[in-house]
Formats: sequence, C-alpha cells, structure tokens
Amino acid sequence: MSKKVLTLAILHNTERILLGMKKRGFGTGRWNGFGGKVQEGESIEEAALREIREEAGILLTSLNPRGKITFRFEGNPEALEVHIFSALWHGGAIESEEMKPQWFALHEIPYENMWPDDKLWLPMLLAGKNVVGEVFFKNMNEILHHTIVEL
Ligand code: 6U4
Repeated sequence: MSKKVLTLAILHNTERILLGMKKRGFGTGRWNGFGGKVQEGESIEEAALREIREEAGILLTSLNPRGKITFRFEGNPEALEVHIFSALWHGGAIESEEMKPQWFALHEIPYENMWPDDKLWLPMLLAGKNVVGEVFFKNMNEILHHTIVEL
C-alpha cells in the first residue's frame, strides 16, 4: 500500500486560530490549516514551513511537531500521511492562489465547513495534546471509522 506524505500546520494563539479557505485542489471549499505535499529533497518540517509561506505569506523559521494522522479512502490504496505542526502566531496573513486566510475565535471554529475529522482532533491539539491516529473515509464527507489518541 503506497502513501503520500503531507503537512498540515495550525497557526493559533490563546484567542484565535488562523485557517485558510482552500480555493483549489484537494479539500476545495473547506477551511483548513496550511500545508501540502512534501517534495523530494526537503524535510517534513521544511515542507510545512514552505507551504505556510506559499499559502499564507507567513515566514516562520520553526514549528512544533504535534503528531501524525493517516487518512485512507475506501477504494483508494494510497494513504495520506499527514504530519501536523503548530505555531504561535498573532500577525497577519496574505491571500494566495490556493488559500484565503481568516482568523476565527477559538469558540467559533467553523467545523461544519472543515474536514469531518477536524472536530475529532483539533480540540485536543488546541488543548495542548499531541495526536496520533488513523481515519478511514467512505467519501470526502463520511468517516467509516477512526482511532485518534493522545501521543
Ligand atoms: P497542490 O500540489 O498544492 O495542488 P493539493 O491537491 O491542493 O496539492 P495539498 O498539497 O494542498 O493538496 O494538500 C492537501 C492539504 O490538506 C494538506 O495540508 C493536508 C490537508 N488534509 C488532507 N486531508 C485532510 C483531512 N482529512 N483533514 C484535514 N486536513 C487534511 O484537516
């Protein structure tokens, strides 16, 4: 079974979280953290930093590694291994071709317009826990089963 390695970064502070509305590609129409595929020759953290720069115009030099969630879709042998990072951020963001960034209060996270797994692990992450797990999707909107635990 093959896998694709991706990154996902959650930029937040004690009051707000910065999400991006995905304008194209995988997950279009959903609010999400910033990230994408790891390219040849870069480390996973370098990829995460590059994606934050490309998608939100934010220049960071380091990130906190927060865990890993593997996503599988029924009928698709390729798993998505998503490495999750976070960083404390208070500043602005620049809209890119791929993402429209917007701040949300931590009590107003738009879970209904996010990947359905986010409500399972993002609250843990924001509570300071690291996460590890697997999510098996029937399709983009429906989870068949999942295991997500504190790392
Ligand atoms: P490019 O190469 O940018 O066109 P694209 O198909 O748009 O690729 P990409 O690289 O932006 O995809 O990566 C998808 C992003 O979505 C990564 O940050 C990982 C994230 N992601 C994938 N499945 C997710 C899920 N179930 N829940 C979630 N984020 C997910 O919160």
